[in-house]
Amino acid sequence: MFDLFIGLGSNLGDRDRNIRDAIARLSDHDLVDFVALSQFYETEPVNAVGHPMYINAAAKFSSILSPREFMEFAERVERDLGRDSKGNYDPRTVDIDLLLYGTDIVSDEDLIVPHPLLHEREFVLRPMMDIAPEAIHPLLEMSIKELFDALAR
Ligand code: PH2
Ligand code: MG
Ligand code: MG
Repeated sequence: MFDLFIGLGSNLGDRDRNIRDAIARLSDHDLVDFVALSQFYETEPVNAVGHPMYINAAAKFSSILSPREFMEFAERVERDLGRDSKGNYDPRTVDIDLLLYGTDIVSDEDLIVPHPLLHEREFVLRPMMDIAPEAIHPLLEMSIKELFDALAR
C-alpha cells in the first residue's frame, strides 16, 4: 500500500462541487481508499493572468496501484467531470495533480513524482498543511511544514 497525495484545483463551473465529485469518483475505485481531505481555499490564479479564481484542496488516499496506473485513472476522472483540455493553464472544471506517492520518485517524460512545482506553490502547500505537515518530500528531504515555512510570502 502506498500513501499518496493529490492536489485538486477548479476554476470553472461549480468549483466546490467539482472537487467533491472528483474525490467521490476516485474513492469509487476498488483499489483506491480515501483517507483525508483538506479544507477548501479560494486562490488567485498563478501564471494565468485574468483567469477565474481557483478553489484548491489536497487529499490523501491509499492504494496498491502504481503511480502511473493511478494517474491514468485520475485523468479519466478529469475527463468524466468535463475537462476538455490537458497540459496547459486553461480554466478547468477539475485538475488532479499527483503530489507525492509514498517515497516513490518518478521522472518519466509524461509523469514526474514528486510534482515538480509542489515546493513552490502556496496553493498546494497550504492545503497539504491541513492533512500532512509531517509528510516528507523524498528528493528535497524536507517536510511539508518546512517547505511551507520556506515559501517567500
Ligand atoms: N493551477 C495551475 C496554474 N495556476 N493557480 C491556482 N491558484 N491554482 C491552481 O490549481 C493552478 C493555478 C496549473 O495547473
Ligand atoms: Mg495543476
Ligand atoms: Mg494537472
